[in-house]
Amino acid sequence: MKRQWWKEAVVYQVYPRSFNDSNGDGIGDLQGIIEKADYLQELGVDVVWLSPVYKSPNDDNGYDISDYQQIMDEFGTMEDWDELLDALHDRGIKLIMDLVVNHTSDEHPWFVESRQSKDNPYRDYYIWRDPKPDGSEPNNWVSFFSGSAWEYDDRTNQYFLHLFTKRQPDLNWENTEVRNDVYKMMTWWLDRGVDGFRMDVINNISKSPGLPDASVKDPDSDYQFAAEHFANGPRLMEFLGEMKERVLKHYDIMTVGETAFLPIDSARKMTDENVGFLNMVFQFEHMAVDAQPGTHAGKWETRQWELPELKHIMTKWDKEMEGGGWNSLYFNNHDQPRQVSRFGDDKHYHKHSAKLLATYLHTMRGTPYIYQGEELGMTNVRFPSIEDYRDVEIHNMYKEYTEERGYSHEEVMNKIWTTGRDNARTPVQWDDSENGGFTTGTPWIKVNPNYREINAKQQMSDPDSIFNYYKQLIELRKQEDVIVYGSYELYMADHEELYVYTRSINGEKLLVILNFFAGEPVFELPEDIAFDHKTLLISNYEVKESESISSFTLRPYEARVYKLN
Ligand code: ISL
Ligand code: CA
Repeated sequence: MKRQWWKEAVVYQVYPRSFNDSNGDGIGDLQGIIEKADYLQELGVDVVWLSPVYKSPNDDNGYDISDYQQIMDEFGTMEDWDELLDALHDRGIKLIMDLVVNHTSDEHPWFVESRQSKDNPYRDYYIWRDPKPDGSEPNNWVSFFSGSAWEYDDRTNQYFLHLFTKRQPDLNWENTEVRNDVYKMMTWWLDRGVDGFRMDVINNISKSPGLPDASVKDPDSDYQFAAEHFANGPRLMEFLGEMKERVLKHYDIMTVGETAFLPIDSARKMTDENVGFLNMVFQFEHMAVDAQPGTHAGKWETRQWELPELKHIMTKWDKEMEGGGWNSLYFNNHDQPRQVSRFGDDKHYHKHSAKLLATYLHTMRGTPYIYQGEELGMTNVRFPSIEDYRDVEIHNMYKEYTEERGYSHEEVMNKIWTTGRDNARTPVQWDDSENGGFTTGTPWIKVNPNYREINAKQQMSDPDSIFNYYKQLIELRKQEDVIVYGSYELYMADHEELYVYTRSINGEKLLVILNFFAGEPVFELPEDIAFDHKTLLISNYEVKESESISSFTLRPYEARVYKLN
């Protein structure tokens, strides 16, 4: 396995709207990130992944781009961006940008042109189809954000495809000119100094020829989730191969694909370090351990997750990537609820469970991603009114579930509190002053009221804080090769509370013992793990160095990492 800087790195995701507001308009901005560059350096992260900052009407908070080569007014200017890049580079931190090229905003000049007439030169930049003879949509695909994936445009009496909101029309990657323009734009950013890309829904760019109907997964809906026709399309690898040849291979950068519903063998192929196209992908299988299987809408129908299933999924992905592929490690981002609320216990064991989850993500094989505020153990939020929410997905779903599916307000709010994306999008809690120090104005979305207890200022001065634990974990990764490159072996696969594994390289072994719940299970050292000396590298409770590990009882959410030799 080759050494690579992006395997050794820890990535920190900044969702700029909610990170830090420098000018009091209630919206996070580029100068706000610059103000916190020292904070990022203190934490010790190597790479910042910046969610979209391009010009956008913000139907989907910047994931609807109207100009790829301009900065959104609320966030600042291109000069601010250059300053941010320098501020990070001066501190040894790289910057990767979000590349959103499955779709644009409907305000992008390409789409403005495209919808003018059927013979407009930009018509084929998007995916237009005639209605069915009865006037209905060309096929039965559902949008990720509720309703049909097609929108009728009466200027030309055709429908256009949008897998996301109707203000996010899908680009037509079959068109060579679209691809050329995308590569040109990527080159422009790379020449400006950006260190790589996180590629938004990149596995959706190739669709099944003819755009056939999707199979029925949700009998209660007219529209069906069509992953089988866009998650692993026939030309996907070809397009990425072309992108690699034309753009990626000419730079020393890191690339990570966001690839929900991409089959594991395709993910392996895509990330092969010799003949693949991207360095790593975000797989989504583990994000479904608490969702009802089947439809995408299953994300709103949750179930109790089980540890053996999580172990099975994560181990499968590790094994598949062994010898040339690479994994990303994450439990949350701007689209997912907060990990300590979802997989830990944010009430009774806030600190211990946040540290437990961190220990896991930073000692598995792969590149760990920290989502802003995760390093403080920020939690989900429960706003009482739908008006307090901002996310277009939440609003569309609220409407569909109350108006079409017969759910009550209370039932739908419960779903939003559990799975809604705004859980992750409340402002970062910097201190215990008003609005958590995020803004001096009125924040674009309310701050989580627990900012008085959970905030960066308090945690930076508390040696036992979640923040300082993350610092230690990040530091350990720099000291111990085995954490980055060691092979992974799972023990006690069926144990319902304990997740135990080793990482090994060149006679060095790491033993990781994690109690994922509030019970107190007994750990018995597996017979084939032999050693002369053990050193405790990190733990989230006091542990006596002399304590034998041949058999002991774990405390709630206890995490220990030993080095054995
Ligand atoms: O969060 C989800 C819906 O609940 C995911 O299915 C998400 O839509 C999917 O992972 C794609 O996400 C990315 O593309 C979207 C954007 O809204 C997300 O924020 C982005 O991460 C469209 O650009
Ligand atoms: Ca601002």
